Amino acid sequence: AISQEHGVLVSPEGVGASAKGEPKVLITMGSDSDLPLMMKAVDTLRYEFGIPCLVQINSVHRDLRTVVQHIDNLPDSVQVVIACAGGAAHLPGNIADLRADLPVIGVPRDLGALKGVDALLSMVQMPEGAPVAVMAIGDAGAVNAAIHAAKELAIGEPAIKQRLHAYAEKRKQRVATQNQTLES
Ligand code: RP5
Repeated sequence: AISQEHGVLVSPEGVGASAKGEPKVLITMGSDSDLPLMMKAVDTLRYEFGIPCLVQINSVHRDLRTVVQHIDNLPDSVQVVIACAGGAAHLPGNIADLRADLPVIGVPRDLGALKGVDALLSMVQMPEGAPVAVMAIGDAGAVNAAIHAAKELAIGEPAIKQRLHAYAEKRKQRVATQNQTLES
């Protein structure tokens, strides 16, 4: 569902059927091998909250100069960044420094000998001044990053706030259904 254009990955319609418009969130990652994980964030933003996002590969250890160029030139509509990486995961911290004006949410990928603990620690141990809001390693982290981004955007957008309430309601309903199943 994603096509490549000038080194920048975007969904075919730009943003997805339920989320047309200027991208509000940048979802970025160190490699396209991170994409299956980050599609969980793309889909959560798109289908649960109707929030358009821009998806971009940015490798700080293969092509740092392009990362700086991409991050310096994000569309003005982007208000939150979600950044995923595995291993010695510098990408979210680098973006937090490059963009003093944007909150950065980090998603550590479960990868390699240390299974994401290395990525988690390199994101969470940012020195003072360049904060990264770090989520859990792996799938839960990717989905939670999208929810957290939606919560940040909801501060100025009642429509997103409503969708957050609807999402919470669905989660409650799940517990009710589980209890009904036990009782029957
Ligand atoms: C990181 O290195 C990427 O974010 C990815 O998680 C990891 C491995 O990348 P590939 O070798 O699969 O391209 O920069």
